[in-house]
Amino acid sequence: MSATPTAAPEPLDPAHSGPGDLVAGPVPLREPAAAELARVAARAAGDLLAPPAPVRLGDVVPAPERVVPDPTADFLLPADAAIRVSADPAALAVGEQLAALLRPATGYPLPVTDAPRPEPAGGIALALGDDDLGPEGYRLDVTAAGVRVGAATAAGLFHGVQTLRQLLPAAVESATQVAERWVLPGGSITDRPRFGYRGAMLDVARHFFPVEDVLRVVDHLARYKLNHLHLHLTDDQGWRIAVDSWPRLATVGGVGEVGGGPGGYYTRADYRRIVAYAAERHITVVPEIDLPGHTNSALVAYPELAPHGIAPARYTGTEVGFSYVDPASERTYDFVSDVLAEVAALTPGPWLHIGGDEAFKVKGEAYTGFVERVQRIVAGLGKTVVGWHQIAPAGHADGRVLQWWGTNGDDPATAEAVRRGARLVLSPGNHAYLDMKYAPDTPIGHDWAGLIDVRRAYDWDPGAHLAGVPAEAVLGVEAPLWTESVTSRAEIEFMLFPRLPACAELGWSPRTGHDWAGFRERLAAQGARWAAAGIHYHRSVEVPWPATPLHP
Ligand code: TNX
Repeated sequence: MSATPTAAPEPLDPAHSGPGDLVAGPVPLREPAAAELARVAARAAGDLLAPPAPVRLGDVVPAPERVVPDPTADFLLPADAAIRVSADPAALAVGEQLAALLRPATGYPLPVTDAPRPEPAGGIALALGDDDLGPEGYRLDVTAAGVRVGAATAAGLFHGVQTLRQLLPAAVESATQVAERWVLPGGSITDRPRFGYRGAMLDVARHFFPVEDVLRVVDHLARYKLNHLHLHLTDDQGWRIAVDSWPRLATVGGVGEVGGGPGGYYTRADYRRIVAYAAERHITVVPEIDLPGHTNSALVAYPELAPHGIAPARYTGTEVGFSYVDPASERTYDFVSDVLAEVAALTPGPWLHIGGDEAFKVKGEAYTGFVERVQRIVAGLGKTVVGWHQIAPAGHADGRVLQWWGTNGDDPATAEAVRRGARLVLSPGNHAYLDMKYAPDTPIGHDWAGLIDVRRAYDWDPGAHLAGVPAEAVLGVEAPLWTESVTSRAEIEFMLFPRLPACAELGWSPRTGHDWAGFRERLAAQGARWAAAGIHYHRSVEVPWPATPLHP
């Protein structure tokens, strides 16, 4: 918990807004982080004991498109309620997911059954066939007769279930049974996303995280209706994905991480498990193989890829921009083709992210020529290429997506690439970067893009952020978590909460509903849910968290 008021973000020095100026700081001391996280956990445990406030229909993050409360139509979920679902395997899977969410805290059996036209009948209905709300939209009605969620797709039903979950008392997040009146506020919600791409990135290269931690991050994304998980799988400090044709990448390149820890890598089975778990939650995995820079771990494993064929030392620091694979060597393209082919084959989603950032030693035409050739390799694999916005000067490739991470909202090269047909995912470093500190006293994180408190994470408009880029070119938003200073699941959560929900709301909710005053109130109500679910979070002073008892 931060006891000091959050400082206003430092003004950005334009001289430090370019990629060439990035200097990742030294890894902060571990002790204060552990102490702060322990305080947060103790405080959060107190939230569980605070008297629960009744949930209002509009208390949902991200804010729904339309909310019409009906205070006369609250619904008390009875112990014998059933979940009735359209007779469709994907819809039934959502019904089972809802039951699994509700059973631990309620202790109710909540049988899941199917029907051609499911009706609530005193319980919950999940109905396919409401076709007017698009591929991810849903309608949710709470009446005295029960709850009905309708959607055109299983993804829409799944998002509706996340809303339903937030309409129940916070204790529904408890892993053990709680004596509670499971009341939902009456009325209707109609909802659909503003952008089709809503994501978060986890850097598993700077620090390696076990599969279970990644699955938990997937759960966090799902809760806030995010639909893409970008995995930064390779960097100077470690290569985290097994590649059969170049086995030493993982077995040798996967050893180590920032600060000298053991590191690790995902086997093909591990990666498939992450992809499948995400897919069950309607989340697409976007794998990133960062090229041509950020490749020290690959060069350690295969010195033949290194300029002059000399293996560099392992790297456990936090500087960037020193390593590269040789764009003039044909062996480099064998490596890139083999790796991307294997990763593409393991990945059902349409995207392959090729990095492209901070390749300071590969300049001009050597760089653009490399990127263009890699773009062709990706197209040949039937995937759509994504790259950090540094790839903008390279020639256009069909459908290509640039991920903007700059800090000043004006980049002629990116605007020009958009004119040539590129689309954008927005991750502005000074708003969306989850590795930035909240405040000067935040125990972990960077500040090269400024401090990012919750308001700064929330107060920007993805549709009008970059000069010369029309809203139609914007696919959506993504909040990246780089992990130079982030070493554990608790620290991941501390950096994600409450800023990930802020970014999620920018991606999902209509621009017209954007309202910091309302958002901070709705966010405050989420705190008790995170506490009940055992999620660490930063108790930002900007958010009016409910009071907690001093002596629980
Ligand atoms: C810049 S943003 C990087 C990463 C660092 C990050 C630290 C980008 C594409 N590259 O290599 O981890 O800053 O904030």
